[in-house]
Amino acid sequence: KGQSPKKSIAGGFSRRITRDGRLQFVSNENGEISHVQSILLALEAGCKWIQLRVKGRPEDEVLELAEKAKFLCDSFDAKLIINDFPHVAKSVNAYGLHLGLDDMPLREARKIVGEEMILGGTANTLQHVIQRIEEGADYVGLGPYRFTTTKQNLSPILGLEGYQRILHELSLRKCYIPIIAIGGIRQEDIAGLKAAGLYGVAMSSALINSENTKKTIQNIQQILC
Ligand code: 3NM
Repeated sequence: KGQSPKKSIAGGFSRRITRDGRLQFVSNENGEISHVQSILLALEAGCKWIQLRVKGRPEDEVLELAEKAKFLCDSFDAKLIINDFPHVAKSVNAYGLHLGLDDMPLREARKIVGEEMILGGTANTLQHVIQRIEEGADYVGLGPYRFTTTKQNLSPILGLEGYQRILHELSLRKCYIPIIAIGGIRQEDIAGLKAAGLYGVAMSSALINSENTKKTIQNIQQILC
């Protein structure tokens, strides 16, 4: 209590989290679609920030997917964030690296990926967010908003009230960092999340399963950007 984290980021905007980063697509796979296909779908629909999130595969397979994802993102002038694998992010010269709560500390990852790369970290609580700021994160992925089957071992659900409470506590402490809401988010949630003060959202299943991914992404970008 009373501990005030270093205010490393002025005005709520960190380095290079551009406006088009308010909507992040998180790659996914199911019986019908592969990670790379899901990324192509999001890119063709106009999404400019793509996170490659591959679970349960060895690093060399993730590297192969990352190379394909990087090629696609470059073709669409979009930014690629790699989840979980600092060496893969470095190797494909990704725009960013995102690490979960059980991964290595961001400071350690920074040593691997260098100064230029964007670093994002997962958070579920106020303390996690403060820790991420202190670790030097460029943005925080805060979730889950609601239940989702996309992520295993889901942290406690925050709901809109959870976000409002955490954002309020952060502003009292004068802690600023772009916060991206994640977890079970649907198009109809976006306006409320923006009004609550979230910087942006990261979405997966609702975009893949949309009957018109392009229209959904355009609607979301119109509200957020
Ligand atoms: N992280 P969907 S929830 C990757 O709570 C991820 O930290 C979460 O996919 C967290 O939009 C989540 O399909 C899944 O729920 C996001």
